Amino acid sequence: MNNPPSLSQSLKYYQERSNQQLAHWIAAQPFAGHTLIEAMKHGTLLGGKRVRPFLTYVTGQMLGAECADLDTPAAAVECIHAYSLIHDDLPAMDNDELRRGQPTCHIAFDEATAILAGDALQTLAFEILADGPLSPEGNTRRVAMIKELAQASGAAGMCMGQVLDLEAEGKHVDLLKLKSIHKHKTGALIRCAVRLGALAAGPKSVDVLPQLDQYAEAIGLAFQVQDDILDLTGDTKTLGKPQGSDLALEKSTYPALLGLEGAKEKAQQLYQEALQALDAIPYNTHQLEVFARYIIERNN
Ligand code: GRG
Repeated sequence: MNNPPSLSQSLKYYQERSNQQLAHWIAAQPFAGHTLIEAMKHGTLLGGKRVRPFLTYVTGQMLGAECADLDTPAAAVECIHAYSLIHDDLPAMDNDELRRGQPTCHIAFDEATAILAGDALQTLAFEILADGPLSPEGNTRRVAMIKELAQASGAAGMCMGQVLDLEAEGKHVDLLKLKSIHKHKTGALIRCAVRLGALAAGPKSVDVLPQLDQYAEAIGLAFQVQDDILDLTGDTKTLGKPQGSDLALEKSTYPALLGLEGAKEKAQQLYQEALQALDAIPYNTHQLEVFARYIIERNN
């Protein structure tokens, strides 16, 4: 019997699969070679772990969806993520000059082009969901997927999280508020990636949606706690991050509120919560389990 793929093998496989999908969708846009299209490619194709597509593929297949039926929602959720990073780096927001070891979009191009490339990636996400290949069965769930992604990205989800984060700058924030910021800013799209996989798998996944939500909320927060830890310890390979800088102490972060050891314990506790949620799912949750561990052990 073949051994199941290791996490790094499956991360690589879905990363390459997502890259092909994203390259295909951007290449299908009119005005090939135009600066706007180049800026969209820059924000999407120059690196990235593809964590959100991975979750869509793995959740969907665990519940019986065909891999080909997951290409569409996986590409859509990553387009939203790419747009959010381009806008997050803008001078009006985080004002970052490096992302994924490359100049940020507004540095490589200009601010107006970066804003528009983000806008165009956001609308491309919904074009993909509206028009991307899906089986006849998957086709019946397009509108539900569009609604899911819209709610996770907009004023009830990621955009609200970004606003809450901007409002919190320079202020003391307690743990409850910090959780709410991250639940919306980062967590909503991670939860959506899992739910899109479940939606693509059909009606039987309804029964496990509460457990999947619990899993996704735990790993979404754990992702952020680990991000804060990496910012503080400088234990990151991601160029352009404030490595070991004072930034992580000035901002309200988990290590700032709990101390470094407390933040590490928090990550462990969230990992255990994720595993508990998976325990109640009567499918083969192995890939989601090892992914949860990766989230709290990752160094980039
Ligand atoms: C601008 C509306 C709007 C939202 C921005 C997601 C976000 C909201 C901002 C990102 C800021 C940030 C660095 C958050 C920390 C956690 C995080 C989401 C990191 C980036 O995601 P990864 O690690 O990135 O999945 P890659 O490069 O692997 O795709």
